[in-house]
Amino acid sequence: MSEPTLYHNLIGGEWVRSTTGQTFESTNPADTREIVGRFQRSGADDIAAAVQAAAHAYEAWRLTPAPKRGEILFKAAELLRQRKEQYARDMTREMGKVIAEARGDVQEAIDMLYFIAGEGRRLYGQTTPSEMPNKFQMSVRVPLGVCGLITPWNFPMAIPSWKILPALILGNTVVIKPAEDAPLSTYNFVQCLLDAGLPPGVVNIVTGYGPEAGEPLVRHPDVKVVSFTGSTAVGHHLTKVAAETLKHVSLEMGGKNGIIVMDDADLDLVVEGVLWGAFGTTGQRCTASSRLIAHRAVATELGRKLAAKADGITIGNGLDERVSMGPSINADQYKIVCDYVEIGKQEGAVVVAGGERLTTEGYSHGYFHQPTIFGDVKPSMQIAQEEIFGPVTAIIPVDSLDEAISVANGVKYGLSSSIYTRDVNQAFRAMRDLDSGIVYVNAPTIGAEIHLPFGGTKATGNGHREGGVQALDVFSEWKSLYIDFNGQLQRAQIDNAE
Ligand code: UN1
Repeated sequence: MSEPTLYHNLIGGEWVRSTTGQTFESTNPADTREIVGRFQRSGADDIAAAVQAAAHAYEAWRLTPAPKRGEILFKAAELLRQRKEQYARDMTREMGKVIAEARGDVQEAIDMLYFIAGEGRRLYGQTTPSEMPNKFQMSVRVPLGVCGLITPWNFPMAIPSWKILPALILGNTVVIKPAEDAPLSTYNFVQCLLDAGLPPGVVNIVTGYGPEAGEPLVRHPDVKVVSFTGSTAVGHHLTKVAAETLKHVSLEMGGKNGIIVMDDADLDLVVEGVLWGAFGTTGQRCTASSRLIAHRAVATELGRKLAAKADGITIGNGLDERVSMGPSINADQYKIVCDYVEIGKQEGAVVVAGGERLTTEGYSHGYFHQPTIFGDVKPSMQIAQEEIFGPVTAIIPVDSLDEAISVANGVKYGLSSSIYTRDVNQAFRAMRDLDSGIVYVNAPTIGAEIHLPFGGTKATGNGHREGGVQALDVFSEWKSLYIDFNGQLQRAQIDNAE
């Protein structure tokens, strides 16, 4: 096998080694003998250099007209379209999602490029009449400066695009630390921006581990915004760290998303949706359908139908077009999945499908586990409460819509939820009462589109949203402008008051 490519940090437009002199390897989770690339194992000094480069680039970038910034993004979108297949293959190799889904991940970044590029000619503020006669007033968005972005491995191109692009269109500059399990897709995405003409220092990449490179980024006094996607525990910690320097912090964290299945639902449609929602991306989506809250009248039949189809899922290396589910991302995550499956068995849940890791010929070098469905699950069980982030879902029988909604809401997270029913009244009640940032009707909990807000309530987030025009709020502040053309002093609240 040839020597794997060595990737460098991108700082101020230069490809540089880490000052630590150390590197780490990213391996293919479907076959860990394959090294996808070697990356810089960076530390606080590398972060400091990147932040300085970003702060320097900010001075010119913030004054570049937003429509011109948008033109670079339009060009990058065209380049990414041309490179979609190659980058999708890289993504499957670095993090294991099947090739069709990797193409979808790249497509999400393409969609985001076009959407945010268009914002360059909008970035709407308000004009509103003044209470005084000869006075004009309006509000405009202003950028904040250097943004520190920390991104996960499960959507290794889409999620960096969700953060980088709104930051850039507003005139901010960026230092991104991608997940150590899947940094290559960030390189590929940023390469399109560079080739489209993005000036040096506007986007900087520093690779490494959370405590060594992520934390210094969040601590750095010249970083004004932190946007993080990952675990609730880390998000909680980063919030406290960032509070010391009063940074704006946007967090996107865990989920324990439930699909409600009512007794009037089209069960065949449900089965298709559940297999996609629970086992797509090997269950490694924040939005994964990890609970099926099923009316008791259909719960057993649903389990039977699901089991029959789950056994037909082809597991393996996602580069093979016939494969429909890949591996877990790494040894730690694999252990978590295996441990939760054991916990579920010990808690007394019934294994309806799967339940075992795969170690036979063809699977022995990757982190493969059978798609696993538990039945007869109680809402209080650990497998019904805690995020597993793997191919495991739990059928929880309930007796009514009220109970279903209360079970759906009875977890600490609030990202996505769904209801399958043919009854419009039940659907609207669920849309109103489900406490989550995203609700689907007659579709599973995954599959958000980039132009609506993405994010969750409760321990999933801290009130911000990615996607949609709402993403702009994370990376900007408002400036209110008052223009008095009266020629004589006018005192608001006094001169024109009753
Ligand atoms: C995630 O789960 O971390 O809605 C992101 C979806 C994708 C994005 C998921 N568009 O499932």
